[in-house]
Amino acid sequence: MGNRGMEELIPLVNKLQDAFSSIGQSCHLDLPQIAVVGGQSAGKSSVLENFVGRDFLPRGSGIVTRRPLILQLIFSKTEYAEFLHCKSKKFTDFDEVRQEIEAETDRVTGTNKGISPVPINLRVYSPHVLNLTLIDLPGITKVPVGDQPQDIEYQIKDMILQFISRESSLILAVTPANMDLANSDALKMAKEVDPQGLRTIGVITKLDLMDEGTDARDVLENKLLPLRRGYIGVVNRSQKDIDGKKDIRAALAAERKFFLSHPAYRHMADRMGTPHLQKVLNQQLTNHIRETLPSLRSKLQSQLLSLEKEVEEYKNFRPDDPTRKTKALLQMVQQFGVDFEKRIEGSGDQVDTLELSGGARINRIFHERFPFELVKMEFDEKDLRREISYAIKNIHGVRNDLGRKVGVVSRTRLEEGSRSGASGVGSARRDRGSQRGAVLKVVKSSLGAEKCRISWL
Ligand SMILES: Nc1nc2c(ncn2[C@@H]2O[C@H](COP(=O)(O)OP(=O)(O)OP(=O)(O)O)[C@@H](O)[C@H]2O)c(=O)[nH]1
Ligand SMILES: [Mg+2]
Repeated sequence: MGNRGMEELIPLVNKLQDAFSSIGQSCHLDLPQIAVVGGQSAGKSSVLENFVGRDFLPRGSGIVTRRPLILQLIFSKTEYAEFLHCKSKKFTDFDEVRQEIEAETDRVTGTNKGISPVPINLRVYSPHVLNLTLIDLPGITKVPVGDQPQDIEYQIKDMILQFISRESSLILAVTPANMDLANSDALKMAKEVDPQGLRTIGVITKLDLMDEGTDARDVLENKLLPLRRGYIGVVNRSQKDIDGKKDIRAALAAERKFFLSHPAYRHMADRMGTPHLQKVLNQQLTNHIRETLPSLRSKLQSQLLSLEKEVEEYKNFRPDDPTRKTKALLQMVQQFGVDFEKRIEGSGDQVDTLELSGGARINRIFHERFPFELVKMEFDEKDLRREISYAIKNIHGVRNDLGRKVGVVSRTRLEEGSRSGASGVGSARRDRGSQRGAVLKVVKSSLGAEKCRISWL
């Protein structure tokens, strides 16, 4: 990278992230980061682990990652890790880091495959990493297992959406090569929030597992489903490699050999593999921060200005000043209105990452739960039709039928009038009189003649 100022951008954002975590949500700004999404067992955690060069993430078959993991990689001379939930402890044994992630996951989700959107914050200092902030997310799954709720698919999607819908996030969409790209859950979700593919980076894993005679050359050359930031292929360790405790360094060497020796990838071997992916992500995140920096800066400055103004006002503060009280009350009412509207409309300034709330919740109820409940209901079609017809009639009251009849009679009378060539004031008056009579007749027959007293006619 060469440029020291640029190198310090990611640590600077990390500092802001920590400052915001310590003061809570009230000053929340969306900070640039990379969210890793993909189907279950696509190899998301494996990719991240390779960046660090250590075995420290829970991996395997079935659902493994069950809470978001915000992983800050920080270049440093010494190698250790620390969690935000136990900041005083420095982990130098990475097996312990994995155990802590597992224990911390279970603490919130229980042990039977439950999930939770509450993130775990982990920081890894190492001489082998480039500065990066990544979020490892649970894989998209469809069928609930263990303690998972029936709507597990929607819950995981909601959780992922909370991270990837922010404009400030880059999306690392991980798809295994032994699956059709058109069916990629990762790309489907990324497309929902980034239809033009501007902030999506494609990663293709498991290239070693493709059927003999097939390859992913078209995808990797960005021809099949083009993304502005393109695709990078990687080969992670297989489950057998993990069980056999294959060293990551050996795995990275094997990956390099794979690309150099494969006839379909040889010509682009320098643009493939984990080290290249790490470099590209570091550059893209840095550039992304640089692009978002002006707006981030102006938001921070305006927050600072308004806070300074507020502090200034409090210098002459007298709690018993009646004008102050009225002003405060009005401000509160106004603020309530603004907050309420934001909750319903949705806004990026206070995104709840723990659960769906406000408008999003209403949206979900109407678009997911409501149709789901409707489908579950059983109706007798005849009864339903009768109820609907009564409801329509009761809503209309006298209006519709009456209006229609009046309209028809008036029209007929007018047509008759013009046909008979009636003209002049006398005939017009006669005509109006007979129209009134006709209308009165219709109204009486509609409402019951003896009960009807229609003085306006
Ligand atoms: N052969 C091979 N196996 C891989 C590759 N990438 C991942 N795997 C295996 O796929 C399984 C799932 O990998 P994970 O990294 O846990 O996948 P994940 O996407 O994090 O899974 P969840 O967190 O459960 O969604 C593990 O057994 C890995 O060893 C690859 O490139 N090649
Ligand atoms: Mg995982």
